[in-house]
Amino acid sequence: MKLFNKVILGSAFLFSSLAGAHEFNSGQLNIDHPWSKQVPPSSSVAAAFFEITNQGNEQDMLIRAESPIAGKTELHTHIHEDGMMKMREVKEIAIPANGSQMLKPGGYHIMFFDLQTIPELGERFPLTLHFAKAGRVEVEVTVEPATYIPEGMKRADATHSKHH
Ligand SMILES: [Cu+2]
Repeated sequence: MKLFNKVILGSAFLFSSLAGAHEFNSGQLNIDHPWSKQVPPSSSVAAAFFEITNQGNEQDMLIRAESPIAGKTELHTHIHEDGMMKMREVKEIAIPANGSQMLKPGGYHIMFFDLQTIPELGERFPLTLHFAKAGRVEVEVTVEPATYIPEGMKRADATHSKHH
């Protein structure tokens, strides 16, 4: 039975690798390709990022997150203060009605402290998201190389550079 499970998991992983991106849906929310940057084995912290699209006519809020990989999980943002980039915990991350919110390096992110296991490159780990309206959503975070840039960020950068 154990072997059987392994084979199933193995082929599921292969299939999703070929497909590239992965996404999760709950009600009006779509969570696209949750990912994490590979961290060194000695690291005690890690972060997760993804794009949330809200197809509903009402704003929703990401209010809490948790993962078995971490002793503590917080919602964070980056702010510029005294010429430095600093991380700050936030109470909530808004997902506008008929809009989207991008969690990305240098911006909003999910922060893991007190790592219980170091997620390895190519692995996936569970992450539970709690939304004010959509409730609890279970996703899987893919561990990407440190150099990884998500499609959504490339798109945003391309749009941004047009303004200059
Ligand atoms: Cu952080």
